[in-house]
Amino acid sequence: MTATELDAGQRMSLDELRADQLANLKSTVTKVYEKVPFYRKAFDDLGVTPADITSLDDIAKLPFTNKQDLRDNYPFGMFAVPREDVARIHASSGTTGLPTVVGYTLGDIDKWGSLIARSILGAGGKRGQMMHNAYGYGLFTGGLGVHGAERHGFTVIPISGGQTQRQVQLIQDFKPDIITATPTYLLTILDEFHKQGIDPTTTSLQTAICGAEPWTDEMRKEIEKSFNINAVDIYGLSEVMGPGVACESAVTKDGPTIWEDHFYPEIVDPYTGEALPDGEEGELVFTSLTKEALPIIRYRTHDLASLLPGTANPNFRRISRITGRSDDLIIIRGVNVYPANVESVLFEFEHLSPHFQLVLTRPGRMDEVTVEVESREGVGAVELDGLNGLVAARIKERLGVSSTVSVLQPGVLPRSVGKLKRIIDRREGLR
Ligand code: DLL
Repeated sequence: MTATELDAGQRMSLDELRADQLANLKSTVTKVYEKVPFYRKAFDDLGVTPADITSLDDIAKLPFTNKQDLRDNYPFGMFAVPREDVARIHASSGTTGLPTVVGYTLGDIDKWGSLIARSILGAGGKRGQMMHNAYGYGLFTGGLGVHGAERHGFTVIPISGGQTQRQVQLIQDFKPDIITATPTYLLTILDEFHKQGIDPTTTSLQTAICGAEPWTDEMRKEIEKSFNINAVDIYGLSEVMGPGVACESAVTKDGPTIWEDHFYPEIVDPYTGEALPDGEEGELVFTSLTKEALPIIRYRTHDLASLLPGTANPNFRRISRITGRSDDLIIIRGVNVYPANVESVLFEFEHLSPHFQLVLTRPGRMDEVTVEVESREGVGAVELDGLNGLVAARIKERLGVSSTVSVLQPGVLPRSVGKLKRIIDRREGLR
Protein backbone atom coordinates (compact mmCIF):
# COMPACT_ATOMS: atom_id res chain seq x y z
CA MET A 1 0.00 0.00 0.00
CA THR A 2 1.36 3.39 -0.90
CA ALA A 3 1.33 6.27 1.60
CA THR A 4 -1.18 8.23 -0.48
CA GLU A 5 -3.80 5.55 0.15
CA LEU A 6 -3.76 6.11 3.92
CA ASP A 7 -6.75 8.07 5.21
CA ALA A 8 -6.64 10.90 7.74
CA GLY A 9 -7.12 8.57 10.72
CA GLN A 10 -4.16 6.44 9.64
CA ARG A 11 -1.95 9.47 9.10
CA MET A 12 -2.25 10.77 12.68
CA SER A 13 0.91 10.78 14.78
CA LEU A 14 0.79 8.73 17.97
CA ASP A 15 0.32 11.88 20.06
CA GLU A 16 -2.51 13.03 17.83
CA LEU A 17 -4.11 9.59 18.00
CA ARG A 18 -4.00 9.46 21.80
CA ALA A 19 -5.44 12.99 22.06
CA ASP A 20 -8.18 12.10 19.57
CA GLN A 21 -9.00 8.88 21.45
CA LEU A 22 -9.23 10.72 24.77
CA ALA A 23 -11.47 13.46 23.35
CA ASN A 24 -13.76 10.86 21.76
CA LEU A 25 -13.78 8.70 24.89
CA LYS A 26 -14.87 11.68 26.96
CA SER A 27 -17.67 12.61 24.58
CA THR A 28 -18.83 8.98 24.30
CA VAL A 29 -18.91 8.61 28.08
CA THR A 30 -20.81 11.88 28.48
CA LYS A 31 -23.29 10.85 25.80
CA VAL A 32 -24.09 7.42 27.24
CA TYR A 33 -24.34 8.85 30.77
CA GLU A 34 -26.90 11.38 29.57
CA LYS A 35 -28.81 9.29 27.04
CA VAL A 36 -28.74 5.63 28.07
CA PRO A 37 -30.42 4.80 31.41
CA PHE A 38 -28.54 1.49 31.59
CA TYR A 39 -25.20 3.32 31.58
CA ARG A 40 -26.39 6.06 33.95
CA LYS A 41 -27.22 3.35 36.49
CA ALA A 42 -24.06 1.31 35.85
CA PHE A 43 -21.88 4.44 36.30
CA ASP A 44 -23.78 5.50 39.42
CA ASP A 45 -23.45 2.00 40.92
CA LEU A 46 -19.65 2.29 40.58
CA GLY A 47 -19.64 5.91 41.73
CA VAL A 48 -18.06 7.13 38.51
CA THR A 49 -19.10 10.14 36.42
CA PRO A 50 -17.90 11.38 33.02
CA ALA A 51 -15.80 14.01 34.82
CA ASP A 52 -13.64 11.19 36.26
CA ILE A 53 -12.29 10.38 32.79
CA THR A 54 -9.23 12.56 32.39
CA SER A 55 -6.84 10.06 30.78
CA LEU A 56 -7.16 6.93 28.64
CA ASP A 57 -6.12 4.82 31.63
CA ASP A 58 -9.24 6.01 33.43
CA ILE A 59 -11.18 3.71 31.14
CA ALA A 60 -10.54 1.00 33.76
CA LYS A 61 -12.90 2.89 36.10
CA LEU A 62 -15.82 2.35 33.74
CA PRO A 63 -18.31 -0.52 33.95
CA PHE A 64 -18.20 -3.44 31.52
CA THR A 65 -21.01 -4.17 29.07
CA ASN A 66 -22.05 -7.78 28.43
CA LYS A 67 -24.23 -9.41 25.78
CA GLN A 68 -26.82 -9.97 28.51
CA ASP A 69 -27.04 -6.21 29.06
CA LEU A 70 -28.13 -5.79 25.45
CA ARG A 71 -30.67 -8.57 25.89
CA ASP A 72 -31.97 -7.01 29.11
CA ASN A 73 -32.55 -3.79 27.16
CA TYR A 74 -34.09 -5.52 24.16
CA PRO A 75 -34.80 -4.29 21.60
CA PHE A 76 -33.73 -0.63 21.53
CA GLY A 77 -32.95 0.28 25.14
CA MET A 78 -29.21 0.75 24.55
CA PHE A 79 -29.62 3.32 21.78
CA ALA A 80 -28.22 6.77 22.51
CA VAL A 81 -30.20 8.55 19.78
CA PRO A 82 -33.95 8.86 19.14
CA ARG A 83 -35.29 5.83 17.26
CA GLU A 84 -36.07 7.99 14.22
CA ASP A 85 -32.36 8.76 13.84
CA VAL A 86 -31.54 5.07 13.53
CA ALA A 87 -31.18 4.29 9.84
CA ARG A 88 -30.53 0.56 10.11
CA ILE A 89 -30.95 -2.30 12.55
CA HIS A 90 -28.93 -5.51 12.62
CA ALA A 91 -29.20 -8.38 15.07
CA SER A 92 -27.36 -11.53 16.01
CA SER A 93 -29.39 -14.68 15.49
CA GLY A 94 -28.64 -15.90 19.00
CA THR A 95 -28.98 -19.65 19.40
CA THR A 96 -30.61 -19.19 22.79
CA GLY A 97 -32.72 -16.38 24.13
CA LEU A 98 -33.36 -13.04 22.51
CA PRO A 99 -31.30 -11.76 19.63
CA THR A 100 -28.84 -8.95 20.31
CA VAL A 101 -30.07 -5.84 18.52
CA VAL A 102 -27.73 -3.14 17.25
CA GLY A 103 -28.47 0.11 15.42
CA TYR A 104 -26.68 2.60 13.18
CA THR A 105 -27.25 6.21 12.23
CA LEU A 106 -26.44 7.27 8.68
CA GLY A 107 -23.23 8.70 10.11
CA ASP A 108 -22.35 5.30 11.62
CA ILE A 109 -22.98 3.57 8.30
CA ASP A 110 -20.77 6.11 6.60
CA LYS A 111 -17.87 5.55 9.01
CA TRP A 112 -18.36 1.80 8.76
CA GLY A 113 -17.98 2.02 4.97
CA SER A 114 -14.77 4.04 5.36
CA LEU A 115 -13.34 1.42 7.70
CA ILE A 116 -14.30 -1.37 5.30
CA ALA A 117 -12.51 0.53 2.52
CA ARG A 118 -9.48 1.01 4.78
CA SER A 119 -9.57 -2.72 5.55
CA ILE A 120 -9.78 -3.77 1.90
CA LEU A 121 -6.98 -1.42 0.84
CA GLY A 122 -4.77 -2.79 3.62
CA ALA A 123 -5.71 -6.31 2.54
CA GLY A 124 -4.21 -5.59 -0.86
CA GLY A 125 -7.39 -4.53 -2.70
CA LYS A 126 -7.38 -1.55 -5.03
CA ARG A 127 -10.12 0.95 -5.81
CA GLY A 128 -11.87 0.00 -9.01
CA GLN A 129 -11.69 -3.71 -8.26
CA MET A 130 -14.68 -6.03 -8.13
CA MET A 131 -15.58 -7.78 -4.89
CA HIS A 132 -17.63 -10.97 -4.65
CA ASN A 133 -19.26 -10.63 -1.23
CA ALA A 134 -20.30 -14.06 0.02
CA TYR A 135 -20.98 -13.00 3.62
CA GLY A 136 -24.64 -13.46 4.48
CA TYR A 137 -26.96 -10.50 3.83
CA GLY A 138 -29.77 -9.82 6.28
CA LEU A 139 -29.71 -9.21 10.00
CA PHE A 140 -26.13 -10.55 10.16
CA THR A 141 -23.68 -7.64 9.87
CA GLY A 142 -21.29 -9.49 7.52
CA GLY A 143 -22.98 -8.97 4.14
CA LEU A 144 -24.34 -5.43 4.43
CA GLY A 145 -21.32 -4.32 6.44
CA VAL A 146 -18.76 -5.30 3.82
CA HIS A 147 -21.15 -3.99 1.18
CA GLY A 148 -20.24 -0.44 2.33
CA ALA A 149 -17.22 -0.71 0.02
CA GLU A 150 -19.49 0.31 -2.87
CA ARG A 151 -19.27 3.94 -1.76
CA HIS A 152 -15.49 3.86 -1.88
CA GLY A 153 -14.72 2.87 -5.42
CA PHE A 154 -15.27 -0.88 -5.29
CA THR A 155 -17.79 -2.81 -7.39
CA VAL A 156 -19.67 -5.07 -5.00
CA ILE A 157 -21.46 -8.27 -6.01
CA PRO A 158 -23.98 -8.92 -3.21
CA ILE A 159 -24.23 -12.67 -3.72
CA SER A 160 -24.55 -13.47 0.03
CA GLY A 161 -23.95 -17.02 1.33
CA GLY A 162 -25.42 -20.18 -0.20
CA GLN A 163 -26.26 -21.30 -3.75
CA THR A 164 -22.70 -22.48 -4.03
CA GLN A 165 -22.91 -23.65 -7.65
CA ARG A 166 -23.91 -20.13 -8.62
CA GLN A 167 -21.07 -18.66 -6.64
CA VAL A 168 -18.65 -20.60 -8.84
CA GLN A 169 -20.48 -19.60 -12.00
CA LEU A 170 -20.43 -15.89 -11.13
CA ILE A 171 -16.77 -15.99 -10.15
CA GLN A 172 -16.08 -17.51 -13.57
CA ASP A 173 -18.33 -15.08 -15.46
CA PHE A 174 -17.85 -11.76 -13.61
CA LYS A 175 -14.15 -12.28 -12.84
CA PRO A 176 -14.00 -10.52 -9.44
CA ASP A 177 -10.62 -9.59 -7.93
CA ILE A 178 -11.61 -9.95 -4.28
CA ILE A 179 -13.74 -12.49 -2.43
CA THR A 180 -15.16 -11.96 1.04
CA ALA A 181 -16.48 -15.01 2.92
CA THR A 182 -16.07 -16.95 6.12
CA PRO A 183 -13.01 -19.19 5.76
CA THR A 184 -15.13 -22.34 6.07
CA TYR A 185 -17.55 -21.13 3.40
CA LEU A 186 -14.61 -20.41 1.13
CA LEU A 187 -13.63 -24.07 1.58
CA THR A 188 -17.16 -25.05 0.56
CA ILE A 189 -16.78 -22.92 -2.58
CA LEU A 190 -13.40 -24.59 -3.16
CA ASP A 191 -15.04 -28.03 -3.06
CA GLU A 192 -17.57 -26.84 -5.63
CA PHE A 193 -14.78 -25.74 -7.99
CA HIS A 194 -13.34 -29.23 -7.80
CA LYS A 195 -16.79 -30.78 -8.25
CA GLN A 196 -17.32 -28.77 -11.42
CA GLY A 197 -13.87 -29.78 -12.67
CA ILE A 198 -12.58 -26.19 -12.68
CA ASP A 199 -9.06 -25.52 -11.46
CA PRO A 200 -9.52 -22.93 -8.65
CA THR A 201 -6.01 -21.54 -9.17
CA THR A 202 -7.11 -20.22 -12.57
CA THR A 203 -9.77 -17.76 -11.33
CA SER A 204 -9.47 -13.97 -11.47
CA LEU A 205 -9.42 -13.82 -7.65
CA GLN A 206 -6.37 -12.22 -6.05
CA THR A 207 -7.48 -11.51 -2.49
CA ALA A 208 -9.67 -13.27 0.06
CA ILE A 209 -10.83 -11.35 3.11
CA CYS A 210 -11.98 -13.96 5.60
CA GLY A 211 -13.35 -13.70 9.09
CA ALA A 212 -16.42 -13.99 11.33
CA GLU A 213 -15.09 -17.24 12.85
CA PRO A 214 -11.77 -18.50 14.19
CA TRP A 215 -9.31 -19.93 11.67
CA THR A 216 -5.66 -20.84 11.75
CA ASP A 217 -2.57 -19.94 9.73
CA GLU A 218 -2.61 -23.49 8.38
CA MET A 219 -6.11 -22.85 7.01
CA ARG A 220 -4.84 -19.59 5.50
CA LYS A 221 -2.10 -21.50 3.67
CA GLU A 222 -4.62 -24.05 2.40
CA ILE A 223 -6.86 -21.29 1.02
CA GLU A 224 -3.95 -19.36 -0.48
CA LYS A 225 -2.48 -22.39 -2.17
CA SER A 226 -5.79 -23.79 -3.42
CA PHE A 227 -6.92 -20.53 -5.04
CA ASN A 228 -3.46 -19.04 -5.63
CA ILE A 229 -4.48 -15.86 -3.76
CA ASN A 230 -3.59 -13.80 -0.71
CA ALA A 231 -5.89 -14.42 2.25
CA VAL A 232 -6.17 -12.00 5.18
CA ASP A 233 -8.07 -12.01 8.43
CA ILE A 234 -10.87 -9.53 9.10
CA TYR A 235 -12.34 -9.25 12.58
CA GLY A 236 -15.40 -7.61 13.98
CA LEU A 237 -18.53 -8.07 16.02
CA SER A 238 -22.01 -6.66 15.77
CA GLU A 239 -22.09 -5.05 19.19
CA VAL A 240 -18.99 -2.99 18.40
CA MET A 241 -19.83 -2.36 14.71
CA GLY A 242 -19.61 -5.49 12.55
CA PRO A 243 -16.86 -6.53 10.13
CA GLY A 244 -13.93 -4.11 9.97
CA VAL A 245 -13.20 -3.41 13.64
CA ALA A 246 -9.78 -4.79 12.74
CA CYS A 247 -8.22 -6.17 9.58
CA GLU A 248 -4.94 -7.71 8.63
CA SER A 249 -2.41 -6.18 6.26
CA ALA A 250 -1.52 -8.20 3.17
CA VAL A 251 2.07 -7.04 3.54
CA THR A 252 2.64 -8.32 7.07
CA LYS A 253 -0.10 -10.98 7.53
CA ASP A 254 0.54 -10.87 11.24
CA GLY A 255 -2.90 -10.47 12.80
CA PRO A 256 -5.65 -7.90 12.34
CA THR A 257 -4.78 -4.23 12.94
CA ILE A 258 -7.36 -2.64 15.24
CA TRP A 259 -8.75 0.61 13.85
CA GLU A 260 -7.90 2.28 17.13
CA ASP A 261 -9.09 5.71 16.11
CA HIS A 262 -12.63 4.24 16.38
CA PHE A 263 -12.34 1.34 18.84
CA TYR A 264 -10.28 1.36 22.02
CA PRO A 265 -9.05 -2.13 22.87
CA GLU A 266 -8.18 -3.68 26.21
CA ILE A 267 -7.29 -7.19 27.31
CA VAL A 268 -8.70 -8.34 30.62
CA ASP A 269 -8.49 -11.46 32.69
CA PRO A 270 -11.64 -13.36 31.63
CA TYR A 271 -12.33 -14.44 35.22
CA THR A 272 -11.49 -11.36 37.30
CA GLY A 273 -11.93 -8.59 34.71
CA GLU A 274 -8.53 -7.19 35.75
CA ALA A 275 -6.77 -5.28 32.95
CA LEU A 276 -3.76 -7.20 31.54
CA PRO A 277 -0.68 -5.68 29.89
CA ASP A 278 -0.21 -5.76 26.10
CA GLY A 279 1.23 -9.08 24.99
CA GLU A 280 -0.65 -11.17 27.56
CA GLU A 281 -3.48 -13.37 26.44
CA GLY A 282 -6.93 -12.68 27.83
CA GLU A 283 -10.37 -11.50 26.80
CA LEU A 284 -10.67 -8.70 24.27
CA VAL A 285 -12.72 -5.72 25.42
CA PHE A 286 -13.70 -2.82 23.17
CA THR A 287 -15.00 0.68 23.77
CA SER A 288 -16.40 2.46 20.73
CA LEU A 289 -15.07 6.00 20.34
CA THR A 290 -17.14 7.39 17.48
CA LYS A 291 -20.41 5.40 17.34
CA GLU A 292 -23.60 7.45 17.46
CA ALA A 293 -26.60 5.12 17.67
CA LEU A 294 -25.08 2.44 19.88
CA PRO A 295 -21.95 3.63 21.66
CA ILE A 296 -20.62 0.76 23.73
CA ILE A 297 -18.43 0.90 26.83
CA ARG A 298 -15.93 -1.88 27.61
CA TYR A 299 -17.78 -4.60 25.72
CA ARG A 300 -16.75 -8.10 26.84
CA THR A 301 -16.25 -9.97 23.56
CA HIS A 302 -15.38 -13.39 25.06
CA ASP A 303 -12.77 -13.57 22.30
CA LEU A 304 -9.38 -14.68 23.56
CA ALA A 305 -6.31 -13.00 22.13
CA SER A 306 -3.47 -10.66 23.02
CA LEU A 307 -2.68 -7.11 21.93
CA LEU A 308 0.48 -6.77 19.87
CA PRO A 309 2.40 -3.68 18.77
CA GLY A 310 1.55 -2.08 15.43
CA THR A 311 3.45 -3.09 12.29
CA ALA A 312 1.85 -2.16 8.96
CA ASN A 313 0.03 0.70 10.75
CA PRO A 314 2.64 1.47 13.43
CA ASN A 315 0.32 3.43 15.75
CA PHE A 316 -2.50 0.92 15.77
CA ARG A 317 -2.11 -2.24 17.82
CA ARG A 318 -2.86 -5.66 16.39
CA ILE A 319 -4.84 -8.59 17.73
CA SER A 320 -3.05 -11.89 17.74
CA ARG A 321 -5.09 -14.46 15.86
CA ILE A 322 -8.15 -15.26 18.00
CA THR A 323 -7.53 -18.67 19.55
CA GLY A 324 -11.18 -19.13 20.38
CA ARG A 325 -14.09 -17.81 22.32
CA SER A 326 -14.31 -18.48 26.00
CA ASP A 327 -17.68 -20.13 25.29
CA ASP A 328 -16.18 -22.41 22.57
CA LEU A 329 -13.85 -23.86 25.11
CA ILE A 330 -14.28 -27.55 25.68
CA ILE A 331 -12.80 -29.02 28.81
CA ILE A 332 -12.07 -32.69 28.53
CA ARG A 333 -11.02 -34.13 31.86
CA GLY A 334 -9.60 -30.83 32.93
CA VAL A 335 -7.78 -30.07 29.69
CA ASN A 336 -8.81 -26.91 27.84
CA VAL A 337 -9.18 -27.30 24.08
CA TYR A 338 -10.41 -24.97 21.37
CA PRO A 339 -11.40 -26.19 17.91
CA ALA A 340 -8.58 -24.07 16.42
CA ASN A 341 -6.01 -26.09 18.42
CA VAL A 342 -7.38 -29.30 16.91
CA GLU A 343 -7.42 -27.70 13.45
CA SER A 344 -3.69 -26.99 13.69
CA VAL A 345 -2.92 -30.61 14.57
CA LEU A 346 -5.11 -32.02 11.78
CA PHE A 347 -3.25 -29.92 9.22
CA GLU A 348 -0.07 -31.86 10.10
CA PHE A 349 -1.54 -34.85 8.23
CA GLU A 350 -1.40 -34.59 4.47
CA HIS A 351 -4.21 -37.10 3.96
CA LEU A 352 -6.67 -35.16 6.12
CA SER A 353 -8.90 -32.39 4.79
CA PRO A 354 -9.74 -29.19 6.72
CA HIS A 355 -13.32 -30.42 7.21
CA PHE A 356 -13.77 -31.56 10.80
CA GLN A 357 -16.07 -31.35 13.78
CA LEU A 358 -15.79 -32.18 17.45
CA VAL A 359 -18.54 -34.36 18.88
CA LEU A 360 -18.97 -34.28 22.64
CA THR A 361 -20.61 -37.19 24.43
CA ARG A 362 -20.94 -38.33 28.01
CA PRO A 363 -21.30 -42.12 27.93
CA GLY A 364 -20.67 -42.48 31.69
CA ARG A 365 -19.66 -39.77 34.10
CA MET A 366 -16.91 -38.36 31.93
CA ASP A 367 -17.06 -36.20 28.82
CA GLU A 368 -15.52 -37.69 25.71
CA VAL A 369 -14.63 -36.04 22.45
CA THR A 370 -14.63 -37.61 19.02
CA VAL A 371 -12.80 -35.78 16.29
CA GLU A 372 -14.61 -36.49 13.02
CA VAL A 373 -12.47 -35.45 10.08
CA GLU A 374 -12.74 -36.13 6.38
CA SER A 375 -9.85 -37.54 4.40
CA ARG A 376 -8.79 -35.68 1.28
CA GLU A 377 -10.21 -36.61 -2.11
CA GLY A 378 -8.46 -39.56 -3.72
CA VAL A 379 -6.81 -40.91 -0.57
CA GLY A 380 -7.04 -44.73 -0.54
CA ALA A 381 -7.54 -47.37 2.14
CA VAL A 382 -3.81 -48.01 2.40
CA GLU A 383 -3.01 -44.44 3.39
CA LEU A 384 -5.91 -44.36 5.85
CA ASP A 385 -4.89 -47.58 7.58
CA GLY A 386 -4.05 -46.85 11.22
CA LEU A 387 -4.56 -43.12 10.75
CA ASN A 388 -7.26 -42.83 13.45
CA GLY A 389 -4.81 -43.99 16.09
CA LEU A 390 -1.95 -41.87 14.77
CA VAL A 391 -4.02 -38.69 14.78
CA ALA A 392 -5.38 -39.40 18.28
CA ALA A 393 -1.82 -39.92 19.51
CA ARG A 394 -0.69 -36.64 17.93
CA ILE A 395 -3.61 -34.76 19.50
CA LYS A 396 -2.72 -36.26 22.88
CA GLU A 397 0.92 -35.28 22.39
CA ARG A 398 0.22 -31.71 21.25
CA LEU A 399 -2.86 -30.78 23.29
CA GLY A 400 -2.72 -33.23 26.19
CA VAL A 401 -6.22 -34.50 25.60
CA SER A 402 -7.41 -38.02 24.88
CA SER A 403 -9.82 -38.29 21.99
CA THR A 404 -11.31 -40.79 19.60
CA VAL A 405 -10.52 -39.94 16.01
CA SER A 406 -12.75 -41.01 13.18
CA VAL A 407 -11.43 -40.36 9.68
CA LEU A 408 -14.38 -40.25 7.30
CA GLN A 409 -14.92 -40.25 3.54
CA PRO A 410 -14.76 -36.87 1.79
CA GLY A 411 -18.05 -34.98 1.66
CA VAL A 412 -19.94 -36.57 4.57
CA LEU A 413 -19.70 -33.76 7.14
CA PRO A 414 -22.02 -30.75 7.00
CA ARG A 415 -20.66 -27.84 4.98
CA SER A 416 -20.78 -24.21 6.01
CA VAL A 417 -22.52 -21.39 4.18
CA GLY A 418 -21.52 -18.92 6.89
CA LYS A 419 -20.17 -19.51 10.34
CA LEU A 420 -19.52 -23.20 10.83
CA LYS A 421 -20.54 -24.97 14.02
CA ARG A 422 -17.46 -27.00 14.96
CA ILE A 423 -18.72 -28.40 18.25
CA ILE A 424 -21.59 -30.88 18.24
CA ASP A 425 -22.73 -31.40 21.80
CA ARG A 426 -24.46 -34.75 22.29
CA ARG A 427 -24.07 -34.89 26.05
CA GLU A 428 -27.42 -35.83 27.56
CA GLY A 429 -29.13 -33.03 29.39
CA LEU A 430 -26.38 -30.54 28.59
CA ARG A 431 -27.58 -29.39 25.21
O1 DLL B 1 -19.09 -12.03 12.68
C1 DLL B 1 -18.85 -9.72 12.07
C2 DLL B 1 -17.99 -10.12 10.93
C3 DLL B 1 -18.56 -10.39 9.71
C4 DLL B 1 -16.60 -10.17 11.08
C5 DLL B 1 -17.76 -10.73 8.62
C6 DLL B 1 -15.79 -10.48 10.01
C7 DLL B 1 -16.37 -10.77 8.78
P1 DLL B 1 -20.97 -11.37 14.91
O2 DLL B 1 -21.92 -12.24 14.17
O3 DLL B 1 -21.52 -10.45 15.94
O4 DLL B 1 -20.18 -10.45 13.93
O5 DLL B 1 -19.91 -12.32 15.57
C8 DLL B 1 -18.81 -11.79 16.26
O6 DLL B 1 -17.40 -13.64 15.58
O7 DLL B 1 -16.90 -12.03 18.72
C9 DLL B 1 -15.73 -13.56 17.23
O8 DLL B 1 -16.02 -14.56 18.16
C10 DLL B 1 -16.08 -14.08 15.84
N1 DLL B 1 -15.16 -13.50 14.85
C11 DLL B 1 -15.39 -12.46 14.02
N2 DLL B 1 -14.29 -12.25 13.24
C12 DLL B 1 -13.36 -13.18 13.61
C13 DLL B 1 -12.05 -13.49 13.20
C14 DLL B 1 -19.37 -10.86 12.90
N3 DLL B 1 -11.43 -12.84 12.23
C15 DLL B 1 -17.91 -12.91 16.71
N4 DLL B 1 -11.39 -14.49 13.84
C16 DLL B 1 -16.66 -12.38 17.38
C17 DLL B 1 -12.00 -15.18 14.84
C18 DLL B 1 -13.93 -13.95 14.65
N5 DLL B 1 -13.25 -14.95 15.25
